[in-house]
Amino acid sequence: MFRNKPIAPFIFFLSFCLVLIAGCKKNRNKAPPPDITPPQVSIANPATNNATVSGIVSIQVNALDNKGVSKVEFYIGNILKSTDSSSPYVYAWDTAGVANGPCAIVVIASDTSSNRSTAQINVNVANMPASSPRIISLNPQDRAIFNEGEIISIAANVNSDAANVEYQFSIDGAAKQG
Ligand SMILES: [Ca+2]
Repeated sequence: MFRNKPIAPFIFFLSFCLVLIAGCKKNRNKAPPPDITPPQVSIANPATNNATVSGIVSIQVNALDNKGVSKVEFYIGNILKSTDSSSPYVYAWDTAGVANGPCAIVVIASDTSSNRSTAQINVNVANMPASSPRIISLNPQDRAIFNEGEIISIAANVNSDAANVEYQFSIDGAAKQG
């Protein structure tokens, strides 16, 4: 009677447990190692160090990573100007925002594990000075005739690249308003 006890299912169950434990251990060993490899980053444009630039400059960055690039940050000087999270990594930089002279372009690429790599290139900003303001209309018109004692409204429209325009009216060479 005792020998007829169903020992086979017990052995099967034990084997199942062992396989399960072994499987768990195996899976634990399968956990990927942390990514400690930083991205590779380089500035494709401007390509030449100390290049002279003006106007809108397309800053183009090549960034690669063994796991994946999460973002590329663009710094002009020390100021973060743009962040691009997908390739191609590009920033259209308006150089009018900085003074003429040497300027550092710094890009920082981050991977999905927050490893970071930096690339830098120095450029020489040489923006042209803004064009002179242009008077596009003036009142009264040239050689207009007025009656004595009549009040004359003097007005001018000025077109200028600059944000602030100083102006001055003069009559017979004498400044009246500035
Ligand atoms: Ca990486």
